[in-house]
Amino acid sequence: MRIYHRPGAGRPLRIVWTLEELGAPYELVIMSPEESASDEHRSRHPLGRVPVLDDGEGMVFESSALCLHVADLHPDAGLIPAVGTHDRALVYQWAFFSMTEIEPPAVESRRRRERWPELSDAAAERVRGGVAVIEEALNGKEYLVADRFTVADIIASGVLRVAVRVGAYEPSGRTAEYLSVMAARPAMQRAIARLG
Ligand SMILES: N[C@@H](CCC(=O)N[C@@H](CS)C(=O)NCC(=O)O)C(=O)O
Repeated sequence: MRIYHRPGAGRPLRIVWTLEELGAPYELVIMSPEESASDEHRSRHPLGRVPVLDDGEGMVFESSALCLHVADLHPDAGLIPAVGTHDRALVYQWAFFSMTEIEPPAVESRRRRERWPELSDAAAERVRGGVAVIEEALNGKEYLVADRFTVADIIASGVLRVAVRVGAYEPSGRTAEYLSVMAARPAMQRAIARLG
């Protein structure tokens, strides 16, 4: 397993954290800005983005796809419920929900902030709507799926971290608590240390 990362990028944390939770060996390639803009990197990711995973058979991109894939490679680690179960469907649900309903408006709210503050506020409102859904799902529960830590928590909390980082929302209440519990996981700490 080889992960391609660029300093300052927030999304590679998800896959490195997943690998650390699994205790799976991996190599981390930290590219310079020039390397990440090169044709060589575009041959890994057509838009030149990170993270990219080389799983030994080829390249895979899209951070949540990487997390789901490596969790599948270690079914006994318990990070992902069995294929075809309701809990597995819930993992997909939270992965897609976070990646489509929260991350894009969070990034949009950051991009529009200076020149189009009203559009930025509208995007931040959409982020808050998505976060409220996660808050509600966590009401009285520690984790999103099956009362245990799964890759859904890695993806959802990873997206929430990006939303906080770009200033799209201020964590409070249950999501603030959830983010601190996730951040305190030793595997997450190791991932942060590896990424620098
Ligand atoms: N949806 C993609 C987004 C990837 C992405 O935008 N990554 C950022 C770093 S966190 C990037 O490479 N940005 C460089 C660029 O946009 O050129 C994923 O989740 O992997």
